[in-house]
Amino acid sequence: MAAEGQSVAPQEVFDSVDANNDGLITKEEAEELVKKLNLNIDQEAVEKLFQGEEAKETISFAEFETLLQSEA
Ligand SMILES: [Ca+2]
Repeated sequence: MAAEGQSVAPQEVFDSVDANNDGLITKEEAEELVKKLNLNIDQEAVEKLFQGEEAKETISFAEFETLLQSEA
């Protein structure tokens, strides 16, 4: 595992909240993830992720990553 200072690898935290390890997380899990990563992202932004072209119950890490990139 590569050491990256004190930053936490988002993928690792994602895996830790992905309770059933299917690579997808629910909105509840995504909110937990935002908290664990201490991200400056509001709940509205998280909810938007689940309201793309069609409403979905789970998102992938790739989709979550777009949130990471949008963080100011
Ligand atoms: Ca899951």
